[in-house]
Amino acid sequence: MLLESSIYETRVSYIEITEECSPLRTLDHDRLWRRLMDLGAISDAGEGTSRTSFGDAFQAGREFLAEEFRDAGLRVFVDHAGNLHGRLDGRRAETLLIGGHSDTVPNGGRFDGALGVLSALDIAQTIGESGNQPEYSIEVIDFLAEEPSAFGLSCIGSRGFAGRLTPVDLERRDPGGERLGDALRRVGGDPSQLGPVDPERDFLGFLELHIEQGPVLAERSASLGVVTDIAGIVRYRFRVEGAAAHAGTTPMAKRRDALVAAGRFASNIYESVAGVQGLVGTVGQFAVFPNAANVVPGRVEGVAEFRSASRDLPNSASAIMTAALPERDALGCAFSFEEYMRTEPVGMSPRLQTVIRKSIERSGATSVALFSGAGHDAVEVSRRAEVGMMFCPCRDGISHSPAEWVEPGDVARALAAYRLAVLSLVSADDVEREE
Ligand code: HGY
Ligand code: MN
Ligand code: MN
Repeated sequence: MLLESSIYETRVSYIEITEECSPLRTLDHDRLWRRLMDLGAISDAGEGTSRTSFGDAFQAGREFLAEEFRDAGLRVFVDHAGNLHGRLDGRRAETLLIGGHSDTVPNGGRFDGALGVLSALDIAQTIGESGNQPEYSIEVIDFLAEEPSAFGLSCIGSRGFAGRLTPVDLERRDPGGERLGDALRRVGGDPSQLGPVDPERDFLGFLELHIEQGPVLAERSASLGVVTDIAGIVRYRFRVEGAAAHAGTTPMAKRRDALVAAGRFASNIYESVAGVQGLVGTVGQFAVFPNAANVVPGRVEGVAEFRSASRDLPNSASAIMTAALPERDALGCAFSFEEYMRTEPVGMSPRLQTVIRKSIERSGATSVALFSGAGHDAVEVSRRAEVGMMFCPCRDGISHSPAEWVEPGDVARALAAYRLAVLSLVSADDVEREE
């Protein structure tokens, strides 16, 4: 395989895939790179890429994707859970789902999620243009709202795909007062249908190519990752009630400073988690009220989340939250917290792990099996179909940041391997699929 990796400023050249692994002689890698840059430029104002779900930039990104899906010869539709699909019919109806998510965290990067959707699009287009109709059908999917949304829920589209959205979920409101049900309708979903998407459909599986968002591939000098399992997540909303007071006239000893109390709480959580192998904890949301320079903070509201591969996570997280509460009398503040979201840790399909690993080998790249501390739509989709994920390295493992970056050569290498995995799953009677 000829792979001329190039520096960032220039485009990655074509990759010559040797005959025996595919009827498709070359991959037009420029097309994927161009789409990644074009989609990455569709963003709200500010640093990095911001396409938070349901917002204007997200909708503009969806329009871009629908257009690219159509240009790629795919049949475009939105399912009742608000997921965008691009379908390539095979000789048989059984379908392989491949894709990712086009929403981002605020001020995030160009690759988290988008790499999954656009690499899948490129592969479906390449297969469609080859003139060799695949034995099985392919659907490229952009799952709605994979990131934590303004409704306090993540993986909304894949939850809906699995039939796990509830009437209570649809009544959730964002800070502007919009109901999730109305937002879902606004992006093309149908909140009157809450069951799984196409319950009678038979899926060959779901594959996603995603950036690793961590340091393991670089540390292990492996070019691509085969994901073995995805961490469970537990999230809590917490509230610290003190007393707003004049910053100039209130004696220090009489203050009930909610920010000082909340800061100690966050620091206690950090210290408690730091020593526990296989557990991570983050206070990532923190709002101070009234948030004025000359007012002692009266209230702090925030979110704490914990992640682990252990099924005991909910218990250990709850114990850490309780233990992290500072002594009440030292600060005179009242604390409250409630769990509002939880996902179980999920194992990836052993069969799809084998397909991914063998495809990486056939593409001439090296691979390592690794755990995902990041959550993904595969957690929800695993309730409907076997799931598998391939990781490609991102610079310094940085993600959820404007500094998120992937070298074009790494994208090219991942695309070549990913395409072989897809081909092996949608081609007739491929031994690997039978495993
Ligand atoms: O939060 C996560 O792990 C993912 O990026 N949504
Ligand atoms: Mn993310
Ligand atoms: Mn993601």
